[in-house]
Amino acid sequence: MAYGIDMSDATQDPQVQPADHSDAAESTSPRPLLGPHGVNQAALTRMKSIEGQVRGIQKMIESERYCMDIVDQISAVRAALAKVSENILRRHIETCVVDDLRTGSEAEQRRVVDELVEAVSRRMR
Ligand SMILES: [Cu+2]
Repeated sequence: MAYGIDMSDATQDPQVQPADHSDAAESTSPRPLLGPHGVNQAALTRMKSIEGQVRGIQKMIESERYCMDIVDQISAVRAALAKVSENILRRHIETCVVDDLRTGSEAEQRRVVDELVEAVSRRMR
């Protein structure tokens, strides 16, 4: 059931707006709590679906289903979570990162690149 969900991503999201950081340039925090984009509906929909999958796994455990079937369902949830991460990361790069590289200060540009490099290298360890 993990594979029937809508695969649309942020590139089709009409709510994605370019950022305007003109009044936030002097902020000392790395990023305002609210990003430059609207609610990520695709990610939200996926997380709700994953929530249903997790509840299904709980029921499988309660009803003592075959262990390997449970393990397979856990793998499906992991794959679904990875897909949500990818969606959020893509959207972040397309909006926050592009905006910071275009209009951010040198320090903001460095920060956003460092953050991405750190995220990628974490996955390579
Ligand atoms: Cu972002």
